[in-house]
Amino acid sequence: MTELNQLRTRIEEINFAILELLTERGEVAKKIGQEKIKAGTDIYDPQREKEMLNQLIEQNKGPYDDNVIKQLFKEIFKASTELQQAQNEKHLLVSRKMKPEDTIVSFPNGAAVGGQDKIFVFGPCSVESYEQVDAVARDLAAKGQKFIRGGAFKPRTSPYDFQGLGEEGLKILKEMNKKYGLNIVSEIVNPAHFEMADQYVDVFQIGARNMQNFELLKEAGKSNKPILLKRGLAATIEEFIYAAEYIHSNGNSQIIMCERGIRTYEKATRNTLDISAVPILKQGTHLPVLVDVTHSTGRKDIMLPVAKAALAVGADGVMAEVHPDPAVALSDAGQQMDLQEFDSFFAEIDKARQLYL
Ligand SMILES: [Mn+2]
Repeated sequence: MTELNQLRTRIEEINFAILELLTERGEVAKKIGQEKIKAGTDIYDPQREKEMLNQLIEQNKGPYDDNVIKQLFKEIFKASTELQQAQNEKHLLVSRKMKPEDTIVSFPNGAAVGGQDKIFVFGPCSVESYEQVDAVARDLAAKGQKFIRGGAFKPRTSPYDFQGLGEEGLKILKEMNKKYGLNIVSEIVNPAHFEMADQYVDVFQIGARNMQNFELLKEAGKSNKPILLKRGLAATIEEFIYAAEYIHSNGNSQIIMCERGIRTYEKATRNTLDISAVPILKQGTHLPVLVDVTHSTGRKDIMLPVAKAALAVGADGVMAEVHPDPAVALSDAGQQMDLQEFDSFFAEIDKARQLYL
């Protein structure tokens, strides 16, 4: 054997030895990660990383200079942190790593969210009167719909804006359930209200402004009704997932996520619809995902193409607001569809829905 060949063989042996050590290091790092999860401490500890790097550089005898050693070990540290983070994610009850199959939220009236079908949740922003809700409910039932939304408790930006009819509003919604068999989707803003609202509501909505109201999330977790969780207006996807985890870890796995736009510098739409959140949530969690096209766009003229986009990227359904007379609506007057606009919107989105079945 020539000397070159001998040296090459030696290099290969060293590669395998390094690989073996890296494998062992990874296994130890995973065990440390598990201990950190148990203790509830942060995965990434920059102080400890710095100390380890300094010790290594002190021991460095060359031929690589200190910066090269630093870079190489930083990569090794990063790989270990990623291993630990992956484990941490696996730890989340809402994660797909924990449960690979889709969660399907089913209802006694035959509706199912998160399965093969795409579903729609339409209805007025606020419950204002029996006649107002009935006009929309009748229309929805005629279109074969299984849900109606309507707010009885309205968290509004200004304290002087209409705050909702409260329990009276929920009673009106319940009438629509009795009359048309529609599932009632309505927002709860107070942890103490779940018990009272339980007799009227089929899906409790947690609104964008309450996504990190942890006491509300915990109470939602104790409910045996499905929860529709809206993304906060300035929440990251990670924070959104942790909000869902609050509900799940308190005992309720019937969670429907809803992307409703986030606050950015863009003014052309009311919020900026984060369309990429849909496939990210579908990949990372096993929960159904809806897209609210009313609050994300705030514009009736682009609601249809945006709703089609939502279905195309894998959303399990679309939410939008419909009011028999939007001009006099007590909230979101400018962006609710009237029944005529809704007719043509529905015809088109229902056609699109069938493409994805
Ligand atoms: Mn609204």
